Amino acid sequence: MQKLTVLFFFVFFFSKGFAQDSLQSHHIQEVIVIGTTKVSAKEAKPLSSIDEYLQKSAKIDMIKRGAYAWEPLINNMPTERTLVTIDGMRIFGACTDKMDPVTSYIEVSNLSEAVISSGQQGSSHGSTIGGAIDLKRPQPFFGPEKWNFNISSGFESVNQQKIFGAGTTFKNESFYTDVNFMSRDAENYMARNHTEIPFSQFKKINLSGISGFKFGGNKILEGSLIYDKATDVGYPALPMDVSLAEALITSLKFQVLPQNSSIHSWETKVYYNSVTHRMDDTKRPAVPIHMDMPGWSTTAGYYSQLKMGFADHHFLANLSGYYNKSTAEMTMYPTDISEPLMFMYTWPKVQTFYQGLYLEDHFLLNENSELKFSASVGFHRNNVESDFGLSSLQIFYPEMTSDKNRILKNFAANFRFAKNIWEFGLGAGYGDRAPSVSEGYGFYLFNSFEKYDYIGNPDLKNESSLEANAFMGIKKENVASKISLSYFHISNYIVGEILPGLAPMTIGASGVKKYGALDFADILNISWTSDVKLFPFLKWNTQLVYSRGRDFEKNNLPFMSPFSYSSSLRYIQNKFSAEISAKGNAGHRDFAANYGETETPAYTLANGSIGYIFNFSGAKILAKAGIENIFDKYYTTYSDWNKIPRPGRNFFLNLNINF
Ligand SMILES: [Cu+2]
Repeated sequence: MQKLTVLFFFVFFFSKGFAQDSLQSHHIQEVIVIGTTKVSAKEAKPLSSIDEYLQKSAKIDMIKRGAYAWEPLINNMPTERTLVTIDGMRIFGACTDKMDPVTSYIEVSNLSEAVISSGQQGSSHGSTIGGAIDLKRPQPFFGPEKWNFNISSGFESVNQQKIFGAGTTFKNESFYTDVNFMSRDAENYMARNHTEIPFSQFKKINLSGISGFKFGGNKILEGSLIYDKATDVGYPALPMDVSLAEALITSLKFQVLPQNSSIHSWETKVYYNSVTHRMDDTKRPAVPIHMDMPGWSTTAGYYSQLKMGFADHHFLANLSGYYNKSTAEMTMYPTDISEPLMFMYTWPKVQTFYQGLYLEDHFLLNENSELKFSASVGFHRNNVESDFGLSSLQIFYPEMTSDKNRILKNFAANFRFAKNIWEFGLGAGYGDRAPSVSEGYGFYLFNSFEKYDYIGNPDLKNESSLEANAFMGIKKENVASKISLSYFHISNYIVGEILPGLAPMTIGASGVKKYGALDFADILNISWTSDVKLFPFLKWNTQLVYSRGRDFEKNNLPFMSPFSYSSSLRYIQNKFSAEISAKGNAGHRDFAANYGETETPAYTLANGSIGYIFNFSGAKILAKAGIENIFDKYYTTYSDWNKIPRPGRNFFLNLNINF
């Protein structure tokens, strides 16, 4: 059936024929605008979390372990198979239980937009299987001298969340700066009928600054800093909470923008970031054994990116490298204090060194068609620094040495054709990835969804993906509609395999799994989006998504979205805006029983919001008020860890003042 669908697309596209029309160089990536400096009346809830912004994309879904720090899935693939960067910088979470995805260490005030790429089209900053999200900081802005101030404040009733933000920007012809602060403070949220979900609270503060300086007419030096600190974060779906999740993210960028040259831009960045993560079980009732589980992740790296143009060719070369050290510890405190403490490294000071080169050529074939080729090669090296951690892993792998080298490759080709109102594209790609630190070197990591302790496997082969994608769309004055398809054939698909006869470390766990690989797995994603301007003041958006993932034995893969839909009507006239929307999932029947999944019922939610812009004495105030889950439905989705119920009816108010 999947092969038939692909065939259908090919036939459909090539029957359309080629002809002449003017063509602009287009990017296939999807861009989501985020930020607090220029808040748009189009946003139903401008002070949403980054996670809420990202999940609007048809390519992105979120694994939720509570109200905070959701894990983004791209094309239904989790962290290990995707690439999330902050302005091209690599950064890695410090939690062995995925409580701190990269996206949890930033705030909407830090960003201007998120660029989402599917599959190998996201490989310019590193290797990926499912795709990439690049979270863009504010772009350089020079101009006539101007100060701007913004204050934002929000409240959400479902968890008593209080949001506060303040920021300032300054620019002149040779200097700019953007400094801002944001905080969120939330209590436990309520599911339907005011049912409190314990351990779902969180607190977070975020500070960021970016400053750029122009000299010599075409050179920019820019420094950027983000400090983010979350405390008292509850994870209702997990057996533990977090007392501290802290990140310092810094970079220095040098950019040259030559004029009248075939070199359009040369950008070099050096960066450093450090993450600290402390789990906390002291507030949980009846903990069988108290554990301390801190984690640290430090990354230093660079990239140097050159953009050139010759005739109809646009070349891009990106040389990049990073060094990361990931450490996680576990100390168990037996209830009988005469027994000794037990200590182990769950990540044994794993060092990763990566050095890669990416090349791309994007060129026009004729007025209607363009081609993009990209290729990369990278050297990847892991080293276990801790001798104690290494000898622990050698219990399972006696032949194991402290280091392991890999070569990572990527190749992709994309064709795009546009004529009159029609547009279509076809692409193919190949890419591979190294196992993550947990997959390669994790030691007794408890998966609370499957109830197994996991052991890493340093002998894993690279996981590789062969990919095909296609899209077709129409764009008219009042209608834009697009259907996209991507298909991944993933070899050496990394999963956990039961190790029989081994006792788990975690009390209550069913057993021990070791990371291994399936021969292959296939993942198909189809999405349809449409934007219709019914009247100049009324827009209707619809999005339908279908995914399917199966392994080589036709068993279902975990975290594959059932059919999902969303539709919204947005009214904007003068200073007034209003929106109503509905979204939902069909029942999750193709669940992966092998990985602990069970059926999840269908749900539909209704949301509504209204907004108004007030102007007085030079200040612009955008006020938005709305209701989410209007009918207070009880629901949980296929991507809610351990089926924790989602929030019930939520009233929110967002205020943004700009002057
Ligand atoms: Cu954690």
